[in-house]
Amino acid sequence: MSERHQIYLGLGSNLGDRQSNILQALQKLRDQLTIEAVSSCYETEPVGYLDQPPFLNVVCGGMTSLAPYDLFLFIKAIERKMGRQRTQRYGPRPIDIDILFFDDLVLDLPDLVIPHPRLAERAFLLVPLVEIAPDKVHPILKRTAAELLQQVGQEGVRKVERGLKMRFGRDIQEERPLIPASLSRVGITGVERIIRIAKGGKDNLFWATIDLFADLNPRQTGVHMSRFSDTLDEVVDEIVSQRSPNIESLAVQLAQAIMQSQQAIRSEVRISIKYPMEKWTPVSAKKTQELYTLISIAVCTTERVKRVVGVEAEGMTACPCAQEMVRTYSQERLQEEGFSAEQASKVLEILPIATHNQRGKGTLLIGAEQEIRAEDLVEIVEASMSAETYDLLKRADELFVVTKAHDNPRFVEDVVREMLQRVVDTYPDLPDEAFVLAKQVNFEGIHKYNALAERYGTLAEIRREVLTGEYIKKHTTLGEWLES
Ligand code: PH2
Ligand code: MG
Ligand code: MG
Repeated sequence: MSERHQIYLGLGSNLGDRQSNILQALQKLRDQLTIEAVSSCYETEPVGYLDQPPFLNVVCGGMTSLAPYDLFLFIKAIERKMGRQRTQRYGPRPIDIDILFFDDLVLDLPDLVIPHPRLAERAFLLVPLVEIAPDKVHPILKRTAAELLQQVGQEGVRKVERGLKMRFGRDIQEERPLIPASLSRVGITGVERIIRIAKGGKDNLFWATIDLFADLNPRQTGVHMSRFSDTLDEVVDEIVSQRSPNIESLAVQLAQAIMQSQQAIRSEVRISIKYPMEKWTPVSAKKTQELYTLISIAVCTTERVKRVVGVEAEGMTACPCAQEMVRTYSQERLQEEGFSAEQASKVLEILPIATHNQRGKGTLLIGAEQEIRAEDLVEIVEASMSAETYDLLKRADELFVVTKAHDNPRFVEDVVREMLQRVVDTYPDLPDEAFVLAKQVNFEGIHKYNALAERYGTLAEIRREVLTGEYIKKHTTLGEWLES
């Protein structure tokens, strides 16, 4: 991230709807500023040129990555967009935004002087400034804002009760709730962003759906929802600028940033994207693009970060049970027609046996510090079903997929167990503490309901069963693993 600067701005308006001018200006400033504090609104006697309407003045403090002169140009553009004309100096205006401080910078350019050159004389700036930053030291005068205000006094400056402050200043979120219960997760879900992921050595843009959560302590009413999106923007921007990210690191960075911005003791981020992979159809070798869902979860506590990577992939299954019934029935029918038992068995060994089949969706999640390739997970999920499916299928491919599925009949349970076996075989180097979740949902072809099977646990639990057959009753859940 580029360097962040602490800035204070004075806002004034004495034309039009002054309050909404100030609100609108604050809103526009948020494009480049993280506004951290806004003073109450003050009605002030005009200073300098006296024959003009009274002003409303506000001071805000915040952070920006802009350089001083870029901030100045950004502010001038806002003033212009909000209808500010070039009129007389100190005259009436719908909005005036002045840079009061920029870190402890001292700058003297023909059109930009920092700190604000008349700050020390102006009660209409000092009163609101003291409200939000009484101890801010003037880098030239070496006095705090509060000390400077003492020298000028508060004359001509009157707080507007129930004014802007009511609308945005009072931080209800920080107040104590009536019922002092802490909350496990509070956040925003379904945040959509285009993110940049490095894939195969080059950058790719992905449409991501992101859920973000923090815990909430019993003394605080609410989380800072808008800060959630500030944080998201910041971290997404940072990652985009690094140009070498993956969604796991994005999730981790977001979770860490939420810890900071929310003063949380736990944060959680879930990201999912649609991920294209180039495939070739199995017989005609046509190139096709297949889409998979890539998932990442990061949970951050004050002690550690845990992360999970996973995929969702579709495929098809053929039902072994129905196939067995059809086989028995066919054997009987052939014998009724005069074939011997041996001949009938031989025929049934050659012919594909009908059964009902369905699309299924497999999910495989791995929790580990080691890098896990999404492509490998997709392969495991697809190989665990009766057959993979394709968007594009020529007739020869269709025959291949259908016969493959009927040669590999599988229940949902079989699919999950296949995934477990393949995970154990594919990742002999993953530590015992790694986490695995394998799940299969079949959209049944002959029922109106879906069938589901799932297994979760640490790799230790799963390895032991798969390799020894010993029944391990402890199945560590995703939740337990993320918290451990
Ligand atoms: N701004 C000026 C000139 N005079 N007087 C008040 N009370 N408030 C202002 O913001 C103000 C002013 C020039 O920017
Ligand atoms: Mg001014
Ligand atoms: Mg100005």
